[in-house]
Amino acid sequence: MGTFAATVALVMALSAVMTVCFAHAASKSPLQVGFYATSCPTAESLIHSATQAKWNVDRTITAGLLRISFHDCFVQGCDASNLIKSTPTNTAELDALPNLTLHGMDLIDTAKAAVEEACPGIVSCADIISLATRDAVVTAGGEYYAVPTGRRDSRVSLASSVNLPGPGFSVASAASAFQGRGLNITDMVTLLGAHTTGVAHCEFFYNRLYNFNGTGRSDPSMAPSLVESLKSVCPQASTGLGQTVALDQGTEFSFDNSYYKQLEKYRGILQIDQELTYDHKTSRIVKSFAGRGSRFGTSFGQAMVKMGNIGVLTGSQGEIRRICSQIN
Ligand code: HEM
Ligand SMILES: *[C@@H]1O[C@H](CO)[C@@H](O)[C@H](O)[C@H]1NC(C)=O
Ligand SMILES: *[C@@H]1O[C@H](CO)[C@@H](O)[C@H](O)[C@H]1NC(C)=O
Ligand SMILES: CC(=O)N[C@H]1CO[C@H](CO)[C@@H](O)[C@@H]1O
Repeated sequence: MGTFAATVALVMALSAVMTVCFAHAASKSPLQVGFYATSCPTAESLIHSATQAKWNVDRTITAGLLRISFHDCFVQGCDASNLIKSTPTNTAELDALPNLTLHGMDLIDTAKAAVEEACPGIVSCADIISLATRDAVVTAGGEYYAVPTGRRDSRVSLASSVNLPGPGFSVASAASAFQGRGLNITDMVTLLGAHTTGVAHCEFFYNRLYNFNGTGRSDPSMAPSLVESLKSVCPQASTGLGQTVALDQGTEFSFDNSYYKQLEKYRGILQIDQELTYDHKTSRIVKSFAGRGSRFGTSFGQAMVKMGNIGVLTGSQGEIRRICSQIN
């Protein structure tokens, strides 16, 4: 079989597997707001307090949690599978390349310890991720949204299942990765608004500065002043993950629509970010989120709830992990 035919076959097999594995986010949710109202009435407030306390000393927690949520939900569904540490007999998701820079798990552990003390064995790690992420978004200035709960935790985590879109993906191929999880292109542009906070390591946008698409030049779609300032943070000779820069060059720590405003000024950091202003399907959405009367705040919460439905375990599926980093 030729390389092309092999690739086509592989892609088809992967999409078939994805269709079977992922309960589509759009279909009716088995989750409900206030799932712990009687079984653990203090759960949401304990998680909120832990998140607030963490944010007071470390404002990067919002970004850490958002990225944990994304990686959790996109790999095998929102089941906290990406919190599990590898064992001698299993290489877990955390040991797959894209995880390298995940952070914020310490807060999940703190919040888990608090809810375990109040109500042992009731609240899942997957729900703690979703609730703490919402709380951190609100603390950073984002709009409140109610988080449906009732997820259970997986008993499986495999590095080999990690298949996330990359920063150099075209809008079309990223959109198809989202489509495979039941999220449409509007949801994708909205969720990428999470890049209004947090950082990227030089490695992920280096080619845009020095050798865009094999041209030996910088990406013509990046503002020249930004190219210059990023070059000084990420010198050509550097190797490895290197330094970091803010994904939102406007307001790094506040959860607002500044990311889209920066894209309109050709100041997006990752290629996928800036491409949103070039694709005709997405440029309209960027413009409206960047503009006056932006509905980004409300739309983001709705899109997070939709993402939070991907492939959830409920009822007697999976387990309620006692410690988030290991299977019971
Ligand atoms: C096409 C989809 C996406 C791609 C290709 C992508 C890619 C990336 C890359 C390469 C980084 C830099 C990581 C590093 O240097 O450590 C990053 C950071 C981040 N991503 Fe995304 N991302 C995508 C979608 C999302 C979504 C849907 C969310 C959340 C809803 C999200 C939230 C974040 C956050 C908050 C950070 C900053 C993390 C930190 O500061 O620790 N991303 N993303
Ligand atoms: C995407 O999904 C959202 C929410 O489920 C819906 O409101 C919107 O109309 C959809 N957009 C497209 C382009 O299908
Ligand atoms: C990259 O280069 C190829 C041809 O060398 C071209 O077809 C493609 O459109 C370029 N991509 C971008 C994003 O400029
Ligand atoms: C946060 C975390 O646990 N990261 C792990 C990701 O995978 C590498 C190995 O590829 C581990 O060394 C990291 O500890």
